[in-house]
Amino acid sequence: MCCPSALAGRPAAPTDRRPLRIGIVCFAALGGSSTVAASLAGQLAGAGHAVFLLAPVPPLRLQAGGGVRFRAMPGAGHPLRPGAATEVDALAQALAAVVAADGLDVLHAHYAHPHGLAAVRARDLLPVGQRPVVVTTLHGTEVTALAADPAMAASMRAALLASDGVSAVSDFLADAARSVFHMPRPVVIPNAVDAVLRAPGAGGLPPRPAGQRRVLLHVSTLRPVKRAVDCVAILALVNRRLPCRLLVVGEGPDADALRREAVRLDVADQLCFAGATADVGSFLRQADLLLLPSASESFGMAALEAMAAGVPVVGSRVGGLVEVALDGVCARLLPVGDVAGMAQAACELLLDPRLAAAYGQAGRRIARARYAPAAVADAYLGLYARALGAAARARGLPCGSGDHPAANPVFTDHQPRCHR
Ligand code: GMT
Repeated sequence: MCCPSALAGRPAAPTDRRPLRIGIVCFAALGGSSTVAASLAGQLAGAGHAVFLLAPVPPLRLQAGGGVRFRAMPGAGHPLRPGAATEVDALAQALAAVVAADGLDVLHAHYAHPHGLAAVRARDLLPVGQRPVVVTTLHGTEVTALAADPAMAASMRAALLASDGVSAVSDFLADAARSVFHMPRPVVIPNAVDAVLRAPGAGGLPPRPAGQRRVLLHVSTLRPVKRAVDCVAILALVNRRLPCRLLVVGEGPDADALRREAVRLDVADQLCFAGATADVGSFLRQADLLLLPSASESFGMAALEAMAAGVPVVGSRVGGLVEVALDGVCARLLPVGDVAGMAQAACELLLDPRLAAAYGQAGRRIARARYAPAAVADAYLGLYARALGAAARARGLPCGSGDHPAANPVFTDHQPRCHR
């Protein structure tokens, strides 16, 4: 088993550390997976690799001037709406053209659907000598929601087994993938946090004078799975004991439901929307607490960013969030939907500044120690190197098909083996 803290002790990657040509395929929309992909791209470019970000538009968090080259791809859905087969085919064609033109060694797909599917198809469209290895990273709802559709599950399973390497962002997600897709357990490589640790703090709210209302922050894509409406119920309960307001960063389908709930609970004046922003750090620095009452989280990037900024987290005890935001250390995690419990936990932290400071400091320590961008990028480089090594061996060894790099896909931290 690999947990985030194990990254530091991970065996060194194969010694072949020549600069690679890496294509990173991701969604451009808001959301943790595009943040993760953009940050990884910048880290790899900073380490001397030629990195190409392949998405419909540059992700909000892609830093200008970081040496990452952007290539516009046709869209093939987003986490809210899986792409149609024709869209996935169009993306595969476009990816194959970029791989050929830019001479990519690695195609790293973030999300099994549509990017893992399209990347595998792109590889197989190319002549043997031009094929990159395909590494697919699982992020969440493709396993926990999309795979409920049997046809979708079958196509994702095929793409994962045909990938040259597969990773998941938490132990929870790796276990879920193994059982949902009946596949070997993916390598666990956690997400990294950097933006908030480094952000200089441009923009955002003005500093909060002493005595001003406390700020409860919620950062998400406002999808139903985030249960952002629960944040309004928590706001109303906490506000009875001490004046506070709820600041919502992000955009999404539940925005109107939040407004309606705020009117219903008579806290509309205490609800404030900041919209989508690349500078979450400036809002985190104004926040007293982060609320993340999600129904499901394979990881919880918003919680990790809060931890990195020293902000305690109150959220739900679900999925991979329990691995990241440690309950009783830097977070208070309650059952999904327990808004009274979450409001009580929020009040305890807001009314006890020493407890809140201790949680904040613990969060910062954990974020720095376990989720450092360089260590995470190194773990991906190790996965790329093992996939490249396995693909090369597959071309030369009898266990491989000889023309298909994924004859020895890398799923575990151990030496890849022939499994078909
Ligand atoms: O699948 C989604 O819900 C969207 C996705 C995203 O693009 O942000 O979120 C998932 O990936 C993030 C990055 O790895 C994780 O932090 C989120 O926990 C995960 N979302 C869910 O599991 C609901």
